[in-house]
Amino acid sequence: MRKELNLIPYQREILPEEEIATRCDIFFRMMDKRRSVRSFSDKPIPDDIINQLILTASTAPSGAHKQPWTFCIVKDAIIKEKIRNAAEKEEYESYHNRMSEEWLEDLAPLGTDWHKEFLEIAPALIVVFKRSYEFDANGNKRQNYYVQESVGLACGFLLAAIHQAGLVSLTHTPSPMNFLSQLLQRPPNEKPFLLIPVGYPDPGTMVPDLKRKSLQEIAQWY
Ligand code: IYR
Repeated sequence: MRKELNLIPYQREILPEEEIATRCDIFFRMMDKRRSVRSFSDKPIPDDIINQLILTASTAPSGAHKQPWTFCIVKDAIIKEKIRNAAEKEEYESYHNRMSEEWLEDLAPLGTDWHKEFLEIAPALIVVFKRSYEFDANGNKRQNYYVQESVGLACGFLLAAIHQAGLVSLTHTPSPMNFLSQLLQRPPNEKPFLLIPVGYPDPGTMVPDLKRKSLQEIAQWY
């Protein structure tokens, strides 16, 4: 026989349509101000705030509700320095020998290069790991599902939470980034997914003048 489902009422107020429209507009205009920032102030952010941001990230949906993510928060100056050095080593190699001409051309408007001083300056680095499996109480492997999608969603929620708090972040993917597993001594079921410096923008921060695609370009109605 099928096991009884453990259900609870879905408790959320249904809003009038005008209120829905207003909220959509306010949220869009707030989110549309989000930018990837590469120059951080070294002003610290309280641990409680980082914990709250991570709790929000972990409200994301995930395959079979496995929540296949670990968020490592790095504030320690020595570990940040090690991460910067390892990232710059890989990035130097990428910019000089691994990335195609086309790729470098596509990146040119962003003004990026192999230097990653923000990895030491930002008050915290959130290193997100994806967990492809778990160990159960008997030490047997238990599969996670849609890990890439799930962790991507959690990172999206995290970036939105950081932005709405008035803080800034960068989705950084030094490649390859297995050095993060070693430096942070992560277990074999975890692989690095994203490196997200978080903090306040450096005063006078400039960002590239990028335009977002229009609705016509991104939406197709049927
Ligand atoms: N990881 C490199 C290169 C880079 C790649 C992409 I795709 C970007 O959108 C930005 C940068 C770096 O961080 O510089």
